[in-house]
Amino acid sequence: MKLYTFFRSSAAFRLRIALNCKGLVYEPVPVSLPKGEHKLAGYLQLHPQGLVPALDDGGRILVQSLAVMEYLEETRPQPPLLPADAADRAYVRALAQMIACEIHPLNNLRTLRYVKNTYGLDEEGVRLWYRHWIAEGLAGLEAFLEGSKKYGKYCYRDQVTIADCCLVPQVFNAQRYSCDLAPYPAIMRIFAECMKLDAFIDAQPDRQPDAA
Ligand SMILES: N[C@@H](CCC(=O)N[C@@H](CS)C(=O)NCC(=O)O)C(=O)O
Repeated sequence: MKLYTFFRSSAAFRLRIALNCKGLVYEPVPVSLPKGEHKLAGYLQLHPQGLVPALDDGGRILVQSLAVMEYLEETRPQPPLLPADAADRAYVRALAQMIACEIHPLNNLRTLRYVKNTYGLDEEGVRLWYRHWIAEGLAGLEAFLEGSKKYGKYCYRDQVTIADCCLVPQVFNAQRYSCDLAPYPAIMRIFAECMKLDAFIDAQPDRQPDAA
């Protein structure tokens, strides 16, 4: 397997965690976002949206991190990253989507560049935008976790799931932008538990070959 990845990309970070959790060995192929390598013709052939990550599984090209994690779950079911019960799976997918569909799109590179350039925001203005959507998104996530009574060490009891694969990179991102994370104790407890596991430790940005 080859993973087209960028060390700081949280969507790629999700897949690095999922691959590690399943014990799948992959070759990382760095795609630099600051250098615009994701918009070069060669990469656009793999991923016409020009986004990172993409996974090459023996010639099958897979894109969109949530879809790729589901693909891995179907093709390499052990160890599972989804619960056995259908309602619990829906809960885990809901958490993953709250992060990947609600929070992350508002804070990724192209969105930040657009609001900066179109509305003339300075660095502080961009930070305000970023922190606003993090605060709103994580508050909803925290309330959902608390209300569910389903979280334990991880988002779903004591089983690592795709929800944790999404949560940890989002917290890394929030820390990078110096967001106040004190109002989210459940999220931060889960984050701390995940970061005790090698699958998460090895997937973190500064451990990637392209981080240097
Ligand atoms: N929904 C996509 C998101 C992919 C995405 O936005 N990736 C970011 C990096 S985390 C990217 O490639 N950004 C490039 C850009 O915004 O120009 C997924 O989950 O794979």
